Amino acid sequence: MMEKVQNLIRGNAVMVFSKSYCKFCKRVKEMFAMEKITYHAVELDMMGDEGLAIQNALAELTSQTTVPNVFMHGQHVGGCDATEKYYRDGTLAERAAGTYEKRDYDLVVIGGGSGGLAAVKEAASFGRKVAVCDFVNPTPKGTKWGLGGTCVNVGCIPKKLMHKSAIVGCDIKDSPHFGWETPEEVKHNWEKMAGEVKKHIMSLNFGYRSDLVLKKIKYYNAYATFLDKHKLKLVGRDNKVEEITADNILIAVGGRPNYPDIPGAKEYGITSDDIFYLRHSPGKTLVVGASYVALECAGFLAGFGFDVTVMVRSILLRGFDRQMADMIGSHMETHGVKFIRPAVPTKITEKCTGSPGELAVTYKFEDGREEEQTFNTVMFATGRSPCTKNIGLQEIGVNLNEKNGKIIGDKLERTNVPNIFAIGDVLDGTPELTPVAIQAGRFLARRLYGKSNEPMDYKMVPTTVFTPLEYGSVGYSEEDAIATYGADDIEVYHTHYQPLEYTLPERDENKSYGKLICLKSTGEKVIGFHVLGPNAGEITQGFALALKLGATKSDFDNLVGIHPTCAEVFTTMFITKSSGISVEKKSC
Ligand code: FAD
Ligand code: NA7
Repeated sequence: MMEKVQNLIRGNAVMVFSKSYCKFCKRVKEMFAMEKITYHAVELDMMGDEGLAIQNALAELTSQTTVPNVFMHGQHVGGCDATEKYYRDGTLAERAAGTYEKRDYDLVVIGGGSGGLAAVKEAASFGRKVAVCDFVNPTPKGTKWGLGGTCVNVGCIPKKLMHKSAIVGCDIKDSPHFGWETPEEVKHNWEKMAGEVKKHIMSLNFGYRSDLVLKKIKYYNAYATFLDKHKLKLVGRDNKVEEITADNILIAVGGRPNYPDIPGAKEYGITSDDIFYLRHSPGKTLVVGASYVALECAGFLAGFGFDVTVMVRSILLRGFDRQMADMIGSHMETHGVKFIRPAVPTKITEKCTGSPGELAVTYKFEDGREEEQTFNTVMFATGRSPCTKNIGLQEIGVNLNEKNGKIIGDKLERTNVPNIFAIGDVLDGTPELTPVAIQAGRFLARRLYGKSNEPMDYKMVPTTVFTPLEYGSVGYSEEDAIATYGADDIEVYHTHYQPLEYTLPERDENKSYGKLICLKSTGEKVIGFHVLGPNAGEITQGFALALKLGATKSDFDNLVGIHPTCAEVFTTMFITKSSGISVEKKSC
């Protein structure tokens, strides 16, 4: 019998000893089928005494008494868990074909940003040999930064700190109403603030680097390009070139800001990659673009007292709820931000050098009219492009969305090249947000090297726009809810509210607002949550859980509010939009 068993093992590249009813055996065959691997299986339970004898011989040969018992090219692999390990780490097909060669790393991540660092740390926690490559190409103005990616260096972190600085300014203005004897002229010092922000960012960069050392993760401060689907070329700061190989490669290279194709754009303009590192105050600033990066930056600059203009090509905050976007715009306008719309810049020239200098901006309205204005700083927030060019993706056949250059992945973030994955801003069709990249990175590493099968859930992702009046949302916008379910199935509850902290300084009456979008046919399940007001991000985070768990309007009504807060308005929201009743608060 032993000879028969050994002949089966020698005679078949992939041999499975199985039992027809065994769920682990079925799983092994399923994995082979998914990887298009040809195998030979014998079902021991269908062979009577011979099956029993084979099982005994296998036990003698491998010390394994259970099925499935898998062999590849004469080598014992083991059972379902052992086979699944190769399936998860992407080497099963190569091992079955007998072409597997030991590589330098189990996983190499390209991009040390939010997603990449989360994934590589999670993979390391499973004892895997992993590395991360991160390299920042300086902006046309020469700005560069350390490890951590967009969020830490040129995104969420400096943005929120500067937003906070602007809010502190508002609070100082309000402070006499709360009894503070604040001097009339309180000045903002850009250089001081930018220096403090930079110091904080550098401490985070340092923290990331030491964390990698602590977790035994190899860090390459180098730009990575694919040589083949398992091999990368790394070019370091000193132009030192290295080649490394990995079973799996994760692309988490994020994106960089776009410049419009007009004379003077790159020469004189800056983007969000420069604004946080400006050594001198920006002065009179033009922000081109109308999405959240544009409005957030315009918001904090105006808060510091700069003369700020936003140039809008079409609408504010494309993709967000229209009513909320327009309310944000009108609030910013009443607080001194100017809007030029609908217009695009056509040319920038330098009038005089300096820190800041003077730039002449020519711009064209939709009706063809042209005008010119002088600004000290021109900042483009005209979208971002994924860093997928010139990294060898076309050469190794990774599919990209031709329209936006993003990587196409399946529900498990796997590209069409099975050992290559993509997460974060570079993955097509997913929200460009730090917590999304982090969660996707962690889940992917757990699926590859842990025991999890859980896919990342990209639905009901909450977000906040940190404009002077913050806007938090989760779920459908009113337009999308109507387009998806039809106007007859949608009920919108809404209200204006006055934050208590705005009452003494008599600030921004009827500017704060909340609405719940409900689906009538499902017992008024809340499918959209929108809030405009102070601390909107903090409010939205908690309510997002309620929406994710399927809360209905009556669940909101049954919830007892916390008084006095802004969030409590969502527990007492009884006026529907369809009723036409005014939701404006009257002061007296
Ligand atoms: P990134 O964080 O961009 O990291 C990619 C890294 O890969 C970078 O360090 C890059 O230099 C490096 N890299 C690129 N190519 C290579 C290569 N070939 N070799 C080696 N390294 C390479 N999100 C929020 O959730 N909340 C916010 O408030 C928020 N505010 C934002 C404000 C601004 C101004 C901007 C621009 C973005 C903001 N975002 C915010 C979005 C958030 O920053 C991104 O969604 C997040 O950083 C994406 O993470 P990532 O891992 O995909 O890529
Ligand atoms: P978005 O969300 O892509 O928005 C780009 C904005 O810039 C939008 O208002 C565009 O107007 C406008 N735009 C684009 N090209 C031009 C030109 N050539 N001229 C004038 N205006 C233009 O980009 P953001 O930079 O705000 O943010 C991108 C991501 O970064 C975001 O998802 C976050 O993850 C961080 P349009 O509406 O197309 O008319």
